[in-house]
Amino acid sequence: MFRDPGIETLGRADLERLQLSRLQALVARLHERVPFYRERFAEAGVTAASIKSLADLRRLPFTTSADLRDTYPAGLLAVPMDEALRLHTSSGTTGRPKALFFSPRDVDNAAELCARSFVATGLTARDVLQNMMTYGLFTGALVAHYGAEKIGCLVIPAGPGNSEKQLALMQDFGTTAVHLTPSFALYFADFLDGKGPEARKPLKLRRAFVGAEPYSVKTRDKIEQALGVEVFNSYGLSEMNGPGVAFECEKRAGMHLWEDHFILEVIDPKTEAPLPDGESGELVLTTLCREAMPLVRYRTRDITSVVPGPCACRRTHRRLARITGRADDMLIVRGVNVYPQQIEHVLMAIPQVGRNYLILLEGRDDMTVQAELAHGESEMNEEQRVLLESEIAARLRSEILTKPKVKLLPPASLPASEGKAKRVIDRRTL
Ligand code: DLL
Repeated sequence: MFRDPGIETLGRADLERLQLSRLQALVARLHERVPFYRERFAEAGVTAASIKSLADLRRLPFTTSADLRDTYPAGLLAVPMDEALRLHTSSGTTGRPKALFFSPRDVDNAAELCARSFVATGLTARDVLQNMMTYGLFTGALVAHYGAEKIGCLVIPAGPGNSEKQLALMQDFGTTAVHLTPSFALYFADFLDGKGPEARKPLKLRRAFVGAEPYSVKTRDKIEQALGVEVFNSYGLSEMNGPGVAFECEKRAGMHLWEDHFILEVIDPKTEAPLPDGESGELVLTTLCREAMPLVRYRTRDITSVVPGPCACRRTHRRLARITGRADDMLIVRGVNVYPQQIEHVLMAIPQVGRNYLILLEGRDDMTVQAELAHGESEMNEEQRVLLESEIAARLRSEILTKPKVKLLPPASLPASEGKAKRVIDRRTL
């Protein structure tokens, strides 16, 4: 069952003392058990004894996703294979997947952090959680499932897709909370719209835990309005257990990163210099409690910042700002750096635009943004559509500094996504 809530309000000095002792133990264990790290530590000239303060973390080498792929399948395992209890793989978009092993304690800790996160949003044993993430190798569903069970919620392992069935489950079992990706949330919202207001009436939904991919504030607002819920941002990655790494509390003012389990750094991705609170850079995480596959200074590629100052909820664990994208997601179009998130932000602020869009890069360097019209806008005539397309193109131009072509499509004409959406298709022949 859910334990030790006192850890969330532990004073900063105690929290840092705990981090330091866990870090020292980690370096000693990796040195003893994982040849990959033994070599890396030797190259960097560090031993467990050289970690005297948290600032010494910076003397340790980074670990990258390429390291995980190069050592696939089990090169970073720190326990004998027969002590591993569970395997997940990451939904790598390119190349070999990453294999992530969990010891019995890792499985329990991962669930514990999810339980802690859910409780921080106000979830209790009386809630009914419909888990609409994909069950399987992806951490998103299983880890959260066990987390909610720890609290004593009734958990419905619905998985994604099949909106009719989802709605029936919600109506029949009084679902109060859902856990899903923003792209499926938008899709499901569209489905509900199509059903009319009667379908919503019997619903008891109050909370949606939304994560596993970046989404803008505007998208969050659309989800809240369409589902009649409060959305809580949920951040995690398979390399660090999956969901439950950082989560918004009931104040919804940034995501508390559970610092008794992870050390966070935000660095300039190019110079690797540490950045002060409030400045955006790449998130780097070190696991403090993982047994089967601990990682040191893992380059997440996720772009975020630390929210300065304390949270009104009194938890002492620092908060991450909304992830604005991945360092890998950055597109260079006609020499300009563009993040898909910037495009989403503009599109979702336009009421006539629906909830699905696609960025196409073709030819030498041509960008077309395809966006579905909102329900109710399908009657728009040709002239109005062309006018709106050019207005959107102009708004995009001022956000991303290059002018794409904009093509508005009828509702539900782009491929729907249940898990993580593919928003960019790059067929350039540069
Ligand atoms: O997506 C774990 C997860 C499941 C988190 C369910 C939250 C909810 P991976 O498949 O390994 O694991 O993908 C991790 O997804 O590095 C981010 O780029 C992105 N991501 C996850 N949560 C968020 C979020 C899971 N709230 C990668 N906002 C991460 C933005 C997110 N991006």
